[in-house]
Amino acid sequence: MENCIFCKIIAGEIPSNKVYEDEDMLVFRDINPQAKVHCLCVPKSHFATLSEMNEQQAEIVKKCLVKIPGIAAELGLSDGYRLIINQGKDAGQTVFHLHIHILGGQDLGEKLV
Ligand code: DGP
Repeated sequence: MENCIFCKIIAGEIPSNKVYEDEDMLVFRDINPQAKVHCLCVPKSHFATLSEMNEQQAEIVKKCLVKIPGIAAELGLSDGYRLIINQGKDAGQTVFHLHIHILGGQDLGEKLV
């Protein structure tokens, strides 16, 4: 997708600090970390939000969720971690290519939920 920063990262046009990659997803460190460990798990298929997701893309999100525990273990997040999907304006979504935040490496403190 033209002008999508995450598509450019996936295509290797913008460098990233990669943690994991396969045919369906890329996991890389967030440029503006909100915790000691903060990575983004990004499906390679471009869609902006959950509401735009089709069945095939939902399968890829499922694969992401299946892979994340192993990736988290590799990242040393044995004491736990938090996954966040910001969906739309009210959630503060800034990059409109669906992504799952993986946060951990410390006590994450007060919780919204
Ligand atoms: P969200 O607010 O949920 O849309 O989160 C977007 C995240 O993407 C935000 O935490 C910062 C991160 N981000 C934006 N641009 C880049 C980039 O060029 N490289 C990396 N590694 N992360 C980025």
